Amino acid sequence: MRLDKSERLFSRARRIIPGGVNSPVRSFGAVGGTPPFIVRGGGSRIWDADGNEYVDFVGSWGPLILGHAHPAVVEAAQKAAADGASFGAPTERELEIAEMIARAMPAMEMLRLVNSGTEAAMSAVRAARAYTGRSKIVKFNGAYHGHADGFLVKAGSGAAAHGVPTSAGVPLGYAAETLIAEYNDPPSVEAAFDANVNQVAAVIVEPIAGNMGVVPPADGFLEGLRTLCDDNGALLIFDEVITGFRVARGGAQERCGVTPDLTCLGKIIGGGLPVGAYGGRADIMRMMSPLGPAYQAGTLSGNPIAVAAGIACLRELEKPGVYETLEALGAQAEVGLRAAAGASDVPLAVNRVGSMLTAFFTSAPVASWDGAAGSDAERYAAFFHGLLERGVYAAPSQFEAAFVSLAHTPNDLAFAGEQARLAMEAL
Ligand code: KE4
Repeated sequence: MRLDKSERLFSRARRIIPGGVNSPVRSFGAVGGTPPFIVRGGGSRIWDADGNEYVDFVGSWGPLILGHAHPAVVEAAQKAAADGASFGAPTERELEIAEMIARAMPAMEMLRLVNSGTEAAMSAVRAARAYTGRSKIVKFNGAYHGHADGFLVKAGSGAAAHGVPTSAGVPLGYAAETLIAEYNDPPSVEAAFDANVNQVAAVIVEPIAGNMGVVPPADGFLEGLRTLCDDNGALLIFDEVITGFRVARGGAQERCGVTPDLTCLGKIIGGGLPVGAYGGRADIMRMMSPLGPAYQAGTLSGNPIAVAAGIACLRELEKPGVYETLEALGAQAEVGLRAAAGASDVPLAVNRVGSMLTAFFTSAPVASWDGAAGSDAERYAAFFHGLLERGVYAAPSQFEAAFVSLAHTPNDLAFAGEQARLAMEAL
């Protein structure tokens, strides 16, 4: 596989953009090698600057649940662009997507659109702090909620992959307001509350962890968080930036039956364009300006083109059977990975919820950050490159989720499974 043009582009990019990328995990720092510069996507495929074709299981890290360049999304964005890119004034589309989101997630009685998952999570935490008058938050080791200062303490995703779970540049005072608990470990959450009585504004959790790789909640874990928050006067925030509209139309909160006080969304609700949202109980959201004293704003929040793409995407997800299809495709992907590992006797743990999954190179079950961190990341890197050379584009980090879209076909998955078998054989 030739990457000459990508190598030239990467070399040029590194002269002006830190690491040559606009988001660290794209740099392949966790797996080594040169990241292909992508020129086009269509359906389940992407093509790079050297003409290499890949079946894509990253899907821009989750937004492209319909696949690349879905006609409805493309047409909606083109039409919106022709009417003007942005007005900095209210538009009907923003109201339409807000109502669509609230229909899917009734716990979002009131919500606001922003431009990214980071903005959604940081704004939700600000709303919780404003509502409770408290300053501390509890997050989980290995969880990632975007790059706002207070979240970059033992963070997952690219922060974990690049060995900076607690980022430089975050003042100790900020970090001190962030308490760390262990995912799927209720006593660690209780301990955080007991050591900070009446100081915790909120617990923020990825209800199905995606940023340590996929780690589902243990039975009763989310219910336990709900009870602990209620018993301690704290709010429960579900960061559903990945899981919202991914694992069900109503996200993880629909699947698990636990109702958060606030929800963060991103990725899928923009259909590949920059849209985030946060919302929840109306009495909490009324803290937000211009109604209340907590300020949050954004020049391009609710951007007409991005929202038009998001509406088109969500409309496709309202069609009957889409989540059954995603479940079937996700299951086929899982079976393919397990068969590939079995054929080469490679120890592998596969965690999957619907169409999001992760293959961990470990023989032990992965139910926490420690489990994920105990995986053989070097072996993952070798597997990743074995797949890439064979035309399969997986997540370039052990601590990420892979995604199957509605554009993937059973043949795509059979192809990927065979390449996984060959890549495992070569390990
Ligand atoms: P953004 O600011 O990147 O749109 O969203 C931040 C965020 C918040 N919450 C969760 C659960 C998330 O997964 C994310 C972002 N996810 C990563 C990949 N796991 C984005 C990829 C990247 O950083 O380039």
